[in-house]
Amino acid sequence: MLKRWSAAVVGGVLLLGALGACGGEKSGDAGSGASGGAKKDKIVMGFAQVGAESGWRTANTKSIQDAAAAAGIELKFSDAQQKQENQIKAIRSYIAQKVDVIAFSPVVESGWDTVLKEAKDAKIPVILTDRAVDSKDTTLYKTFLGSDFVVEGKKAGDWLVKEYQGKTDPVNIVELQGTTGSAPANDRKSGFADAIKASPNLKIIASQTGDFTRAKGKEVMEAFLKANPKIDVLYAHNDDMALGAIEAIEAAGKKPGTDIKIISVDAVKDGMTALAAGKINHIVECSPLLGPQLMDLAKKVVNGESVQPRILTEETEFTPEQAKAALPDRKY
Ligand code: GYE
Repeated sequence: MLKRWSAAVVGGVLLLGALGACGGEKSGDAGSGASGGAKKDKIVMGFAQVGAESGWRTANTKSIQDAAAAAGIELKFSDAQQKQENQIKAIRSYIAQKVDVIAFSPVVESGWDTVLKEAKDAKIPVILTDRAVDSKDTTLYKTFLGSDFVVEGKKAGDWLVKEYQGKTDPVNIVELQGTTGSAPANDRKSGFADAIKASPNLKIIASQTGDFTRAKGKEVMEAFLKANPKIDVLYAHNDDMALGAIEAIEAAGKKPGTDIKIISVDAVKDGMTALAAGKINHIVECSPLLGPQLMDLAKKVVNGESVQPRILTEETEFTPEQAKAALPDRKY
């Protein structure tokens, strides 16, 4: 059975041993989590990543790998290629390997109770990073580290409301949603809808998933442009989809940022570059640099210390001018 998992997981999973790790030197009972006694001298973390769908994700993966190496934590890393079944397989393999702590960024919100219960029964603490699960039983994980996506959606909507303040002409908005069923897609959609609901002239005329990727963002924007002669605004749930959409808009002979205003979320380098060039009008930041905080939390939960159940990331927003100023020092 174990072999089967490994074989099935191989396509999407990359296992990385820590640099110079001495796997045999773990103190105590591997996988026992909080043991109350001596501190563990070598922590092994299993991390089940969503995939490599966006610039944000690449930066997030690097942050986690760098922070693990810096903290002396041995990292077993898997890439689920945006498939929940792969993430579940990876988590089960971490349970079988008796890692000390499991961290993961759930691709979608639902359907985690069974595997989280398996981790709990094996006494392996779980940390959610970046995205939430909708499990009612919050004892299935120790903490959730990441952004408030509803607030991000609201910031995007608030910007738009301000942009069109005092105007009553209809404004046709198209929306590129993130991965269907994911926390950031659900929450960025609802936060935005909430912010614009008091402005009846701001209307979402089409909304579809672009799966957080550039290719899908481009493809869906092409379809939007064909079906809708008048599009005034694009709201993209991440920079990558906005960047794909920009290609479609330019190919259709229109000027992104001018003929069609664009708002997106993330503020990765490529997005910020397009913002500085006036092709995107506004970006709401979502920080992928969760690695150092994650490693601190991992040490605490493995050693039985209590942690806050929800840890929020601090974030800002960028105008084109601010993007120009921030770009030279941008880390991702
Ligand atoms: O915004 C997007 C990525 O979960 C916050 O996932 C993350 C999102 C991010 O693919 O670019």
